[in-house]
Amino acid sequence: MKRLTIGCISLVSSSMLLGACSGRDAAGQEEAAKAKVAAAKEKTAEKVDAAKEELAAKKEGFYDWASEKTHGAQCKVMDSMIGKHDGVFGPGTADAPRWGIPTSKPAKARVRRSWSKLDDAEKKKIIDGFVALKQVTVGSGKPGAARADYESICGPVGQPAYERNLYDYYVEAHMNAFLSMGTPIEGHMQMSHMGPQFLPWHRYLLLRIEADLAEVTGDPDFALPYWDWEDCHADGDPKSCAPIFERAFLGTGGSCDDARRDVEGYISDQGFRVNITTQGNNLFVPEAIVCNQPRTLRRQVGCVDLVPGAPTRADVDGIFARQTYDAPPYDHCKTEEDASFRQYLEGYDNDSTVMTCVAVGCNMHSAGHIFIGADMYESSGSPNDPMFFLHHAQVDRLWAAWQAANVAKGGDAAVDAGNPGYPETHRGSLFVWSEVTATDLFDHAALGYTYDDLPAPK
Ligand SMILES: [Cu+2]
Repeated sequence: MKRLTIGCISLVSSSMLLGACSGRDAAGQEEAAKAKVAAAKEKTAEKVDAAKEELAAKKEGFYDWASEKTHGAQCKVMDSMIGKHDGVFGPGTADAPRWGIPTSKPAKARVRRSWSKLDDAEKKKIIDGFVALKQVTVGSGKPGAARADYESICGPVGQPAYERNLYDYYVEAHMNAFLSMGTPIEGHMQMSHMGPQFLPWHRYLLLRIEADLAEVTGDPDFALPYWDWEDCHADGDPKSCAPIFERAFLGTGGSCDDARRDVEGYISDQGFRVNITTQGNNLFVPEAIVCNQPRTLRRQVGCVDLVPGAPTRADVDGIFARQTYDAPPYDHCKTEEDASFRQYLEGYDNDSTVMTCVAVGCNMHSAGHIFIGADMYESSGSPNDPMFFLHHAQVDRLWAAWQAANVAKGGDAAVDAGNPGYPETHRGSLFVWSEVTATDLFDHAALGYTYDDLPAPK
């Protein structure tokens, strides 16, 4: 973009110079006219070059987003960045162990409860579970180690290997979903974000890690907790969300100061480290992956002005005003969030003209990611923060609540386990886990879990 600006300035000054010269020579009017035409031609050529350069820059993925002003234009920029390479290999795309939907329900349904309703021992057990997953490395010989024998992204993107483990499997699966968005290996019909499969894909990811956690904690009834966003508003200080970011358990909310954003407290003290990250919020660029530079988890809770806090009760109540699961064209930009439940819950807003909000969304699910900040805000690597799983359990809970409300209404609302308007085109296999289809995930109770409490329409 800078080069373009310099080009324009030099063009303007040379035509001014031409004008001044022609004024001094009265007999040279014809010359001046010719020069004017030449200058106009030159200007047109410059404009064509500039447009070409702009297009090339978009194709390269280094476009200056901030210079784009409107929602539609920004959407085009986003679209031009998706699906720019052949996709990267990662967990589940090669010989990684497959799983599938459990063939029979567990004896007792797992009950997912709100984090803030757990007692101290239960909270510690969950943190210990996340830490333990990191220790289930390929060579550890621990139960579940075989599932950590996945094909890491790090090799294909030219990064050093790290010790693969059952926690980072999920970080990699999620990273791969972003990196492969719209590429041949993650076609548009099975995109795990910005489309209808957003909810089923994350429901399956939670189901898997929940079973892994049940194994490492030795508790067959282990259930993931959820982060009830309302807890952040309960104490009147939505910016800090003290009920969640406790030093004694999930750790602190970091700091708005980049130098002090390391999470302090129990989780870090237990040795929880991040192994695979992205440089900046570079969603679709394999070159942005950084491997094997272990570091402490980072947060910057409440530091981004675009998101004043976690979503509110009113935001949550808004799900019940959406009658249809998803609406054409089933994307993140042109789909209308006033009609599409999925679009609304994922967090996009068609009226937004702020590039960040057009790109990643600033409401609901997306607001939660931005609100926690740092690792949670680095969208593709966001499962690096265990808060990811609590946050997505909340998103999943709201999906379950919306489904239950639709089933209660009966009639057309109750079709597809309360998912009216789920498009026929997006019912197939999930990205990475091709053995599972989106429709397999519709009925959460059939998957063996439930929630302690579901919001209902007033
Ligand atoms: Cu995600």
